[in-house]
Amino acid sequence: MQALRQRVKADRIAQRIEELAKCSTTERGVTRLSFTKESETANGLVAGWMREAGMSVRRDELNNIIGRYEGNQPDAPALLIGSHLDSVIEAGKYDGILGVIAGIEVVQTLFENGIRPKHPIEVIGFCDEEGTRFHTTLLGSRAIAGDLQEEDLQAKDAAGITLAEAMKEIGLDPANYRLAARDPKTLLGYLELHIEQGPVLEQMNQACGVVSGIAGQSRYQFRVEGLAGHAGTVPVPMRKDALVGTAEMIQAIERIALQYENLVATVGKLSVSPGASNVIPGLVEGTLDIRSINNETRLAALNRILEECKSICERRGLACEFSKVMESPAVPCSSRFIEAISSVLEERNMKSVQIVSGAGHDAMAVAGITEIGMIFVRCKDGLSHHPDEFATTEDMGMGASVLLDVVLKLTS
Ligand code: HGY
Ligand code: MN
Ligand code: MN
Repeated sequence: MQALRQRVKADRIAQRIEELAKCSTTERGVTRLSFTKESETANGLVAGWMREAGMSVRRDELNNIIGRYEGNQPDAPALLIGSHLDSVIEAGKYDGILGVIAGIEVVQTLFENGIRPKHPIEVIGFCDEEGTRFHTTLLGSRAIAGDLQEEDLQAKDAAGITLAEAMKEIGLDPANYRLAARDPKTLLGYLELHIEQGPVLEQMNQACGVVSGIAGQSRYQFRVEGLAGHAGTVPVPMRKDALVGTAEMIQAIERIALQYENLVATVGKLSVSPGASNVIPGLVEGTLDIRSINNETRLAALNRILEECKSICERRGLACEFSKVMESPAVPCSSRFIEAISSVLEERNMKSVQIVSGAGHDAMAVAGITEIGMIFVRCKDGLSHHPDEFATTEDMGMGASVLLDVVLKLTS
């Protein structure tokens, strides 16, 4: 008789991921923003698969899709398994999605083999982790953690639509957002399986690894204001060129980041106004993203970067303003969960490679109300947030079967 772990259906995982990837506004890669037609279609597919897996399904007040598989002690605290269903722009197929589909696969394997652990299991497809649409990350998981603030509902997308308006458009009442919060006493913990989005597992020739902690993040928006003018008539020394000033800032950001171990800094978005080839740029708006597993390092680098940018702008006669979008301290994973995942890997004669996640995850928010654990799955070249993001069916199946063993260890 095949061991239970061998009855995980890797092909079913791969096929469902392909199907979800079609819910996209772009041909190139996957672009699926929250509270849109595409995300609603994806939610419908996920809800159907959850039902097929023997779960009851509900949509919570923030449009998180939640499947529940009862244990044989219904009032026992539930184990949550989740990740996000939204994407960045022209993303890959696996970021976030794999964690939800693998969670469904774990429950479906239990259901199809008539196994009911003691604790109930819930699989959650979070509505908006990336923050691509409203520039506020972890919306669904912060709601569940009881961390969402009234002002988050007023965050606007590029078309000026607020989160509250977008929620209403799909039949949700934004006034109920607090009802999504879960009572920590009803939770056993939270597990998230995710592609590594980095090169370590591939370099170590391992299909899966265990996450030791998630890097802290500081995300800012900035404006650099100079003086627009005629590109043909204003002598260069007399200009207040916002784009040249920003370019010097970006060089300084890279120079400072290179001086720290375990720190990354990125200017990922830049808009130039008025944006005509024969007009000196008068205004540049952009984003700054700084991360480190060490909070002191991140904050020290952030302060140096803000100071340096300020002095560059002063010297150039530019006005510069940074506003915080989000700040999250580094989050350690629970030692109990690290131990559970490591022992499952070692029982399979796999190395239990411990990795710090430079990428943020919904687990960061859920850590506020329950213990968290994360399993990483190898991805090709460590590439992510890119259409060529790729994980093999075999590795995804291995990830789901490791998740299954960890779930059984924690819930039986
Ligand atoms: O940006 C991140 O780290 C994640 O992909 N949201
Ligand atoms: Mn991502
Ligand atoms: Mn992700």
